[in-house]
Amino acid sequence: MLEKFERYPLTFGPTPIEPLKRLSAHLGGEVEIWAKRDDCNSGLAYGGNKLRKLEYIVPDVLKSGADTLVSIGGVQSNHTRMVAAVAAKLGLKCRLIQEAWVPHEDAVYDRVGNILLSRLMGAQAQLVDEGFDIGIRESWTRALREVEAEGGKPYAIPAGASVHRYGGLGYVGFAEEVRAQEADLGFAFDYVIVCTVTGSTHAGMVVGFSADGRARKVIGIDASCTPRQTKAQVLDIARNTAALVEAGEITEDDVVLNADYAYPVYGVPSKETVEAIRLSARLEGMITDPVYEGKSMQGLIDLVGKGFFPKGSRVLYAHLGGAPALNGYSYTFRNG
Ligand code: 5PA
Repeated sequence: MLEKFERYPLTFGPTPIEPLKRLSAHLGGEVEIWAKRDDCNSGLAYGGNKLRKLEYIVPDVLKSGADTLVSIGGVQSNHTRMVAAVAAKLGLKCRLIQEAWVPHEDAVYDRVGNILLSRLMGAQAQLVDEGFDIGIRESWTRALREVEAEGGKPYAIPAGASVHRYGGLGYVGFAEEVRAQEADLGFAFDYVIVCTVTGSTHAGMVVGFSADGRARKVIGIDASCTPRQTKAQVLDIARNTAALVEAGEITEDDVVLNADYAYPVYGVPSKETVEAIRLSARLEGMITDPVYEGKSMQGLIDLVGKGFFPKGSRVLYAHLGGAPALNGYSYTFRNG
């Protein structure tokens, strides 16, 4: 589906799929849980899902002649860390708007984890006191204008690289990669679990898996806590991406978004999220974070417990990265 698009490699190649045997057994052994490790996809600043997206955006950056990447996220955004890494790799400048999306007050929240790494890679990270919103933000458009006023040539990368024209392509590629790996494994997964916030990861998967009728087997676990806006954005991106890759029509029912696990609010883990993070760490040595993968892990665990997946199902947990943010939650985990 992606042959006609240019791709600038930022990742090691296909990511491994591995069985989570101890977690599966712990949850009753009737459902096989596997993980696709997009958290280990690159040597660029700890990797993660944004690199798959950026691989299809970088060719456009290079064509544009821009000298500064401008992007936006929360204080502990993984996405902005990935943009900083890509800018360093390409020899571009990087300007990041880090909004106060999360009402969280660990003393060093704005000094550790993702933002530390972004600063280390030379990005200019500007803290802005605005609340959570996945839409286009004034602070970001202002930063773009400021780069121009200073004589630079900005390239705009929206939150999560999601509403960029090519933002959905990377995860179409994920679905194609899974299909090829399934051919080697000798079976196909019955469900895919994905954490959803700005939407292009989920949207790309919907388009990619629609090719073999599995769009609705992609279960998005909302972590935005604004699920209506997130679902609408996933649908929008999926439709645009389907048109780009000339896939069939995507309907609202193709976007399955479960809103049960995002509470209390974006970026703040519930007691159950913290328990899910501990469980996957202790049973599998697999590290998830309080903002994204901890919530999709919580959803996966709860859905298995509720009998949502028929006995014998094989479920693929997409691990999209995000562990550096844990450093901003050290008080929560002070006793392990
Ligand atoms: C993010 C996003 P989407 O935004 O494509 O829906 O992906 C959700 C997601 N897992 C899942 C991890 C580890 C993520 O970082 N992160 C954002 C960020 O600013 O880091 C875009 C919100």
